Amino acid sequence: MSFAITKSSKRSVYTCHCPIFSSKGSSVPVSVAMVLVSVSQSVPTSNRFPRDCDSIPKNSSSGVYVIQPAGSPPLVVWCNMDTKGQVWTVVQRNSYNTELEWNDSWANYKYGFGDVQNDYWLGNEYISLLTIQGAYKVRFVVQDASNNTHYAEYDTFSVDTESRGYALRLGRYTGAGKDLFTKEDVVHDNMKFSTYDNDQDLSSTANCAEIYQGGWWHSKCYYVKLNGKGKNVRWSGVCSAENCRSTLILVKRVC
Ligand SMILES: [Ca+2]
Repeated sequence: MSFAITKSSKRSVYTCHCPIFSSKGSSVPVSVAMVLVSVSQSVPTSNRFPRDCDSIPKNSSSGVYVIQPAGSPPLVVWCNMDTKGQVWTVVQRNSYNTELEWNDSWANYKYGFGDVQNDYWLGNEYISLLTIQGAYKVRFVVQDASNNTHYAEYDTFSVDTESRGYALRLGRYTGAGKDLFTKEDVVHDNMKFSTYDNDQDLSSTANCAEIYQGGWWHSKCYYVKLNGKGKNVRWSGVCSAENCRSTLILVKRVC
């Protein structure tokens, strides 16, 4: 299937009604929403874009860029310049009043969804390609109801391939509070990714992603869950239910 947009304008939303054929030959109508964004970045003469946000030109500002991890098609992402001048690749951004449902299928979590200028999930396939091409660290960030920022950082971070369930691999922890990803009885480290239609969690009786309405590295089920709509974003001991205001998952190459 292919299509072309002959007239476009920034921030317009286009809807494509595309027939999808099932194995029985019947078509099922689906709609695909696209948001066009403008990127002020020249196409490299090598036809390869920077492999991550660390590789964009020095002194760049935060914004939308095209990157291309090894083995990946070009990806539109948000590159985040922090207060120390370090550039991070944003693989997840969520806010309390998000327009996204977050209770998405395996296929949608695989290839990503959302709008890089607002809330989005980059996609497990692309997070995996990004983080297995080198050594990366990660910073999980949440903002509570009082606009206090809490974070957990791990000095290594990767997401396995799909054949290994997009499992989460974390290194050593630094942060202000408890290490809730690797040390507690409900761990997230080394868990496979679960969605409502692909239950890979550790609970034999519950489908964690379905119950809590968001794909995540569930075990039985979670202490931290940043993929969810409104009250389904939680960080134990920091914010829960109605008072997690926004989240980020940031990735940075370490060598
Ligand atoms: Ca289960």
